Amino acid sequence: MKKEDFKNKNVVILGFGLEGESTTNFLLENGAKAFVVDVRSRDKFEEEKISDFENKGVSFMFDSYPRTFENFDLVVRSPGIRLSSNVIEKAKSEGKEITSSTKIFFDLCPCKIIGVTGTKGKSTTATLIYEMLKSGGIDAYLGGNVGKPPLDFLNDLKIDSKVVLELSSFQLQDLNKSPQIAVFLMVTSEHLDYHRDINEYIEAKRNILRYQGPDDFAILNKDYPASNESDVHTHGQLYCVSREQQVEQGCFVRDGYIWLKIGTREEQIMPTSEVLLAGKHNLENVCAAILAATIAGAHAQTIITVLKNFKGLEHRLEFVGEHHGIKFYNDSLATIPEAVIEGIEALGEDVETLIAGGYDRDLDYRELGKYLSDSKIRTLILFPATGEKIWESLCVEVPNESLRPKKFDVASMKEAVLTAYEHTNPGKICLMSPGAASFNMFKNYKERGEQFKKEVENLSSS
Ligand code: UMA
Repeated sequence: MKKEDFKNKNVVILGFGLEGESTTNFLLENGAKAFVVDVRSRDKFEEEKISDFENKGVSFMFDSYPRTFENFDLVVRSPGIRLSSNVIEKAKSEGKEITSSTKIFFDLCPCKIIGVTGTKGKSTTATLIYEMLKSGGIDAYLGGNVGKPPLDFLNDLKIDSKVVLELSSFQLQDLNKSPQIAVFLMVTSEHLDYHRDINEYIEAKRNILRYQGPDDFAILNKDYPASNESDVHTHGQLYCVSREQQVEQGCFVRDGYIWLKIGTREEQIMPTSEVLLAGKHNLENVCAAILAATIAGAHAQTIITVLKNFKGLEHRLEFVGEHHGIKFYNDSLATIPEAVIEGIEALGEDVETLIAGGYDRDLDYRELGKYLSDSKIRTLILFPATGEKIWESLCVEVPNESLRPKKFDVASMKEAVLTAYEHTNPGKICLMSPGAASFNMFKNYKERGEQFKKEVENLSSS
């Protein structure tokens, strides 16, 4: 669709979250009549925002969906609304065109798009690519699932700008265009409550490659079967990344160095030890970012500088500082027990102290208890209420009290950090990875992470 096509159209926007609001602004700007629907009630939204939009001519419907879509020309779906939901089925059965803000953006974007998808690591990889381009003086933009709907910056784009988009399966599922550079990271099962099955999820993700042409580039992670090239259909030029094996064309780790091979030229980029981003698994993301940024025009020197300085995303295995030889990491985004295990695995055997626990959502902590019982963690600092569940699961695995790690129940972040400081050996790591939501003690995961960082910083004056 072109911008002119929206003029005077009656458009219904399903879902008034980040994307719904961004789409509404876009439609107003382009002369469409916007009708917004959301299953939540009006009092769940900022009244000022709603009345502002109403003053601009937008109509709202809360609490339910329209019975019919016959008065609308176009339906815009938010990513949180499933394609197979009744409301979408209804609109389809009435012959309505269903689109999304991502689809509209792909139609109208005047410049090259670098799309990144995968089960894990897509925010980190997309952000790295963006930093590599931006630091090299390229007019780059970052948007998509990272939390920035790209229609917000559509008007700023020029033909030689570069847009890096993190794309979730929810956004990819009905996409009928693929980005010029597509990065397909590791894929395992996730979101099976949203997709019908794992195949639907993987098929959605593959849309990132499906519509590529011979001038486009596909970057695949060779270390995972679902993103392995033998399974993938693309007309784009194929490159691979791997942290386990040399690849024919692409970026890989060999003998402690990152290598880039494009055409017949093999170039040594940097030793892996100089990459600041923690976690072995992140080397796959680093390789993918190097490759995508190189293809998009970034120079090796800029890329190396970014990798030496990029600490990672805030609250995700974020290196906070070193005090008395103890390294402190903030993983406040880890709100499920599986994420705690991933965090410890990523940082390796030096993790000696774990700060965990939080709001009880009835998650199962048995696996985590089992994992901890067999790990190098010697000090466990626990918040209520799930801290107790983690401890109980560990005790089941280690009946002999003298073999258990030391355990401290704490009631504040200050107490947690001071205890960690006292009971961690120099040269070791203290990881704050709660494996639970934060609501019983903090406003949200951000506040929890901020408090951890502040208390670690305060150690320098204690
Ligand atoms: N709603 C309905 N009916 C439904 C579902 C939702 O009316 O059946 C309404 C909700 O009441 C709410 C609104 O829709 O008011 C929310 O819409 P949304 O869930 O699509 O979320 P947005 O705020 O528009 O944010 C979306 C992405 N959300 C989802 O995919 C669920 C954000 O990713 C993304 O950052 C943002 O667009 C910008 O592109 C979040 C996410 O959780 C971070 N993504 C998943 C993930 O990363 O695992 C895929």
